[in-house]
Amino acid sequence: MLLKGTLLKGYSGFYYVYSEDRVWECSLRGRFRVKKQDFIPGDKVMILSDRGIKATIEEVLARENSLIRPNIANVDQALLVLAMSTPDTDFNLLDRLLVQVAHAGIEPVIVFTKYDLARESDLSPYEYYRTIGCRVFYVSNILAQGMEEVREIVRGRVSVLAGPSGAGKSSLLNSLEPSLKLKTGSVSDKLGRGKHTTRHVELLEAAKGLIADTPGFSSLYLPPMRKEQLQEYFPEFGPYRKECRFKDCLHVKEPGCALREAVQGGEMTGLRYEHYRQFLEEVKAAENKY
Ligand SMILES: Nc1nc2c(ncn2[C@@H]2O[C@H](COP(=O)(O)OP(=O)(O)OP(=O)(O)O)[C@@H](O)[C@H]2O)c(=O)[nH]1
Ligand SMILES: [Mg+2]
Ligand SMILES: [Zn+2]
Repeated sequence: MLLKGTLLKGYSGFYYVYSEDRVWECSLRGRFRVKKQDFIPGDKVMILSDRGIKATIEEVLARENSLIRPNIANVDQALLVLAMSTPDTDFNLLDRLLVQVAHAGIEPVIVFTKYDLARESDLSPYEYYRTIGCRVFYVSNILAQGMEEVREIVRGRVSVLAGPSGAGKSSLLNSLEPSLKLKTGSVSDKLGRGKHTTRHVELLEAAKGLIADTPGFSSLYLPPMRKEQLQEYFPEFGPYRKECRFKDCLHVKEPGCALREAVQGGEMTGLRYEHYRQFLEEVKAAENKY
């Protein structure tokens, strides 16, 4: 019997594939082993089973999309999970994640965790992301607040959680699906950093969908792209870009740059623009390597 399934995880030489509402423990055909073909969670595979729960992977289908960090394929959406406090919200990482996800053609959803610890009475840096077209949710995993909204968006879809260590990705999954009992780790007081508790990418059945728990990270390279392309991932630049004197304006030093004027005049947030400038330098440096 040949079945189509989704690879949940690879572990100790076995591959766990979700198909027909159950999990199959699969080994590889010799030709895959020889080629050392790379499988990543989310890969669509054809499996051959006789009876029981064991099967072999016969074929891997082409990927519709993929991310390198976290390493996953064929997701419907990426939940970018960042704490509002402990650790402090890393907006630079959030903007990087938004570029990476958009570049991969994957829809972002922002989930701010630890709402119960949020000190800020001013939510505007968080709410800002709504104004640029993102969906934004606030949750407390400890108080189980905001779960209904998250349930709604993950139902029937394949989602990946991405964000720093200690942000509460595994905790979020536990809140959605308590039977998972995933390991969570404390955040060190001194450094405000997580402890890298989750070590592998794994798709899990949760809240009537498939959701990948992933290891947290604090640094992220931008995907390779042309320097002109970066601004496409900052949707709020759109209206100003049209007004720049030069068509190929990169909004750094060019005279008559409407975008820079808007930032200087306080019309547009400076933080995202700063991140754009920083990312642009990184994109240029990477471009020059080839
Ligand atoms: N107060 C509060 N604490 C939370 C919340 N969510 C998670 N935590 C705590 O934050 C710490 C880190 O949570 P984890 O779920 O392990 O974080 P993670 O994102 O999975 O981290 P890695 O696996 O290291 O990438 C734990 O001590 C959790 O109890 C929340 O909404 N509110
Ligand atoms: Mg974790
Ligand atoms: Zn410009």
